Amino acid sequence: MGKIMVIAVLMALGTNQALAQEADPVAPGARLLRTIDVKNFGAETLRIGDLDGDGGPELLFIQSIFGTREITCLTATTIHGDVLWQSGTPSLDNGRIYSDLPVQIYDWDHDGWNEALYVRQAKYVEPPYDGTSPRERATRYEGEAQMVVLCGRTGKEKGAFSLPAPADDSFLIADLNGRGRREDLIVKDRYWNMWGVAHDGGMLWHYEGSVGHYPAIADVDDDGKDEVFTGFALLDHDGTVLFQKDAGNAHADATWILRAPDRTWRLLFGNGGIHCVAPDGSEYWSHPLGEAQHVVAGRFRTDSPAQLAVVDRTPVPHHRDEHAWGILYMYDLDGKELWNSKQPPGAWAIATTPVNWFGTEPPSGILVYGMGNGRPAVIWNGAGNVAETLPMTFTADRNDRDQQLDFYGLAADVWGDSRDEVVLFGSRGACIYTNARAAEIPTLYNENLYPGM
Ligand SMILES: [Ca+2]
Ligand SMILES: [Ca+2]
Ligand SMILES: [Ca+2]
Ligand SMILES: [Ca+2]
Repeated sequence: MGKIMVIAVLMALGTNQALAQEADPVAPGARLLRTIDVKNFGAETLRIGDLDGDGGPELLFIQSIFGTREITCLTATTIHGDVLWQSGTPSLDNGRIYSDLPVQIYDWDHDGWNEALYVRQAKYVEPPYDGTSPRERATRYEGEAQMVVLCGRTGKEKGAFSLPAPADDSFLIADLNGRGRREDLIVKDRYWNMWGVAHDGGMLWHYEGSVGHYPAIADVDDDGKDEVFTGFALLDHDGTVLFQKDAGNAHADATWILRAPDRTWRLLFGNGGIHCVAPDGSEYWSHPLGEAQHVVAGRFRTDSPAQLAVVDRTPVPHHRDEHAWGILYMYDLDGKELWNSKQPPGAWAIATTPVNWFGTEPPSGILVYGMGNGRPAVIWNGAGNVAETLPMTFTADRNDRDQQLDFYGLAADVWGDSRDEVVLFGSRGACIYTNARAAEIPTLYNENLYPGM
């Protein structure tokens, strides 16, 4: 008994020493947790979720053929980069991707274990493909698209079911039938069609219109079923058009739904400008911008209930080269501009993601990546300052050219401290940053020790 206690004390001392050494007060707050060797499976598309069933997240790298968006390989790794499984054939040629891809991690069959779902394309028959340029739809398909369900633990196929042939763009998991769980599907093609699909694969509805890149869903009429907001239109859960505006040839680049503190729903979308509308389609406010490419809502400041981070990608129309720049805006819920920041030359394709970086409570930060020319991702705070600079890191075998390639960013708590890490990923590398500062907790006053004697 005494010996065990001595060992325990020694172990505790050792742990404290290690902690003391690590807690360097002048060390930067952002700590590189891991540089992942993506070998030949690196990709500009990544999903994060628990695949092996232990509760902690894994990474899923998704490769595809650039022009056709056909998914060629899924690679599941731990957050340390150890490969759990691979489905398909990895290739250094298939990591570059221009669009989102139809892949999600979700407990599709509700057995307590996540699956990886992806769409296998129907055969594009006409027109003939030139082999290089983006191929976004066919005038004639053969067969149907397939939703493939892979076991999260092994990557083995558990099942598949048919989708409409063109429905091979990104998809969402929604509750369209009101069963209290999101287990139906919203599938779409690139810009023209969208379908509601029941969990059993049955077709619920088809919508033809400007569907945008990725709709937002929420139960905005409180009937337990999700509505679908494409930017130019809001659809009821059964596909009924609740409002629709003339899109012309345009599509919404960005959509977001949030509920304001007064319980009213705010539907945000970006196209030429940034628009905030109500579920009946009436406009709360809007601002004309060059190309509002991103809108994300969050509590980035504590002096108002919610704010919006908006990217104007091309304030000078069609200017997209190394001299072009975007502008990052911060608005409040009433559309009042709180600040804006013109980005450096070359930083026009920037993108934003909310990141719960600073603590377990608001304010959260805004992750911005896509700065161009190999520049680091950054985290902005709600006051309009860059709070963190996060360079993409690579394994030593990647050459200078590799290190200039595009990379993207996601935020997720993969390190279990209730704050988000930042995962940067591209075709030649991936890395994870965490906030190494102590997370603030309230004072634990009136503490008491009662060992039981
Ligand atoms: Ca896991
Ligand atoms: Ca499952
Ligand atoms: Ca509803
Ligand atoms: Ca964390």
